[in-house]
Amino acid sequence: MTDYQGMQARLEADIAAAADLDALEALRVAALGKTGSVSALLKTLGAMTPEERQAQGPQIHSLREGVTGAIAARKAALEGAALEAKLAAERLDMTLPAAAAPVGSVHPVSQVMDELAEIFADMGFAVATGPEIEDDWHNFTALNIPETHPARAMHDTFYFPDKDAEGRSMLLRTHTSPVQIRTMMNAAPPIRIIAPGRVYRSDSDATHTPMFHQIEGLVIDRGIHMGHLKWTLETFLKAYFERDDIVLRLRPSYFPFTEPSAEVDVGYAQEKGRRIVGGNGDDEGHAWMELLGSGMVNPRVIANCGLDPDEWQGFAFGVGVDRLAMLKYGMDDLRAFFDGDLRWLSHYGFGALSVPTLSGGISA
Ligand code: 2NL
Repeated sequence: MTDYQGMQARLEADIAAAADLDALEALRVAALGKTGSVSALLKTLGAMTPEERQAQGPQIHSLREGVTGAIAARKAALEGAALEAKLAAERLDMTLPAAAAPVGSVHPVSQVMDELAEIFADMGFAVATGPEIEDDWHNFTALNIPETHPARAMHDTFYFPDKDAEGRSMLLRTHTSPVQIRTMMNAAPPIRIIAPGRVYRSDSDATHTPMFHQIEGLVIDRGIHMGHLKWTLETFLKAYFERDDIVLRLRPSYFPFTEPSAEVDVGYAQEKGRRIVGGNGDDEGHAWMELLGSGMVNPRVIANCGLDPDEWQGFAFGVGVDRLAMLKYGMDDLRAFFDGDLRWLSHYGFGALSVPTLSGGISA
């Protein structure tokens, strides 16, 4: 009969002497593995008579338990020693500066939208928003844009294949004017709103992207005239460009939704390859550039929205937000606005937490 106690003592001595976790694992496999010495003993139980099994079974099981316990104890000791060694060897310098965490920044378009909202809020304008998927009545028909107008062609506008429940064609709005149409239909005058947001046109080159940002303004009240329009635009542009010498030139123009209509130019100077807005465009070293479209809201549009044009008049204007951002912050390629390149964003350096306020300096 095997000397179980002697075998257990030898195995436990080997286990206690295992130098590292690898050596310990080799011992475990040699004893308790499928073909291990202890496993072999357990198998002999099957071939014993009941009397032999009664006598030797408890000894074999106690041998297996003793070896299993010894392995667990040695494993804990080796792991504890490894941790102690690691802690003794490694040093953490608590005086080192922390690793810089990446900080996001405000996109120039968002920054400019916030600046515009701030400036117009100061003049009593609320911000209005609406759907980017529109129907052709709100986007075109209500605005007195005829069925035959080129802007309504598939070539210029992104249409959806299906019509809406009322049988109207659906499209990606080409301007934010439908927001103003919806406001005039739902709110009683006086109305003073700006409508900022994304708009879509089938256009793509260095100066046109298929999606861009627009802000339109609308005032509806009694006795509104072009003097109000010009004062509002001049006050807005002086606040936005943060200078007092902004000079406007209103040129007669045509839009189906305004009558009369005026294109608004601003004077600028070319400095170090950049356009700097300010000064009279007719002065030495200056020129005019077109910045906005505007006009008195066409009485037909007011009537289309269920208001009496003999009682209510108003003015409206539209301007590209991306272009306003480029002029103020000096970017030269519109496409880079929508590339999502972090180097471009950090180059123009907008702060993560910058909130424009008139009192704090809107571009601070
Ligand atoms: C431009 C400038 C403009 C408007 C937009 C407008 C909106 C309503 C009624 C009348 Cl609801 N007008 N918006 C007015 C003038 C110009 O946009 O250059 N557009 C092509």
